[in-house]
Amino acid sequence: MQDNASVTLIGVPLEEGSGRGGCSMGPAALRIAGIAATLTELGYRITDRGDLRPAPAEDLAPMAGAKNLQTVGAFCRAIEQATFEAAAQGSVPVLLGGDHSLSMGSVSGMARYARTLGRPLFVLWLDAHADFNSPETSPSGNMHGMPVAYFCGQAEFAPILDAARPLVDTTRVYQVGIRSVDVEERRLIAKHNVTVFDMRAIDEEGIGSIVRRILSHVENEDGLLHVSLDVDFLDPDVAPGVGTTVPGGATFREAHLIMEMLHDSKRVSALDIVELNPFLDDRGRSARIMVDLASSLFGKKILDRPTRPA
Ligand code: 6HN
Ligand code: MN
Ligand code: MN
Ligand code: MN
Repeated sequence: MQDNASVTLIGVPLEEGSGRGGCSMGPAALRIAGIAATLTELGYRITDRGDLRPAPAEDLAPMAGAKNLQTVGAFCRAIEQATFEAAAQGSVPVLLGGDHSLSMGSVSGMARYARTLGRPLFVLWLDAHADFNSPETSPSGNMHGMPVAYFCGQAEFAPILDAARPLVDTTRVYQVGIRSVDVEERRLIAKHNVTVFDMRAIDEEGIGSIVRRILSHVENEDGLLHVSLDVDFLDPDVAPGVGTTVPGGATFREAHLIMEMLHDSKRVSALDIVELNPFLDDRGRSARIMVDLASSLFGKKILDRPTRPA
């Protein structure tokens, strides 16, 4: 994003995609942890749209493989519209989640916006999970495991969004930090050429080199970049406030370095902060870390000088 741009906070108190309670308190926890004040201090104009609270979409017939489809579907529609509107007004949408099914809406909204510019949308998926299930492949039926397949047009649902909506090309999705993939997902992400930098890749290559490679692809196509940050991307020792912890996650500094490099790139057009479950958190620690990471993404620096002195 540009320095001194405007940011639109969109609260998404959604937990019905996750199969357990708690994520609906995520937006409140992120606000209490100071998301607005922190970004204001960095010089952004903040608009807080409050929390979306759509009525369930009764036109969607319940589906066995997609739990709470009417609730998740209604949120997805409202999020798609709110995200598109914020971006079209020249603002950077920041989705305060809420479980990861919200990205079905936010990424679709950004795909619509990117199309108005005639530019491609890239997605950086920071997560322990690939979230590439469909109602047919999901072992849980929880829709937070399906958003990537959905916005790439690879998950069949009842008509939540227009079937003719702009989709994200699977080759423009970069998944980083992955360490828990279901059997069918493994096959699908290979079949569709999703680029995965799993934890082993981070350990072997280093996160700095990986982020540079991803950004060079975005720059080569003059793309917009949507960043989707799942709390479980981080190691559970760093951020325990999430329902789907997987050991062996990213460190505090690996996560901050990604954010710092993303800020320098000026390519980030939208951010999802998802899966924060304050009920499982340790005295607000994970909420504060997510706000810290957002502040690095929006330009907070350790010192007011180049990182590597000449
Ligand atoms: N998330 N792959 C598992 C499932 O139920 O589909 C876990 C999904 C986790 C989703 O962390 O956003
Ligand atoms: Mn996820
Ligand atoms: Mn996850
Ligand atoms: Mn590591």
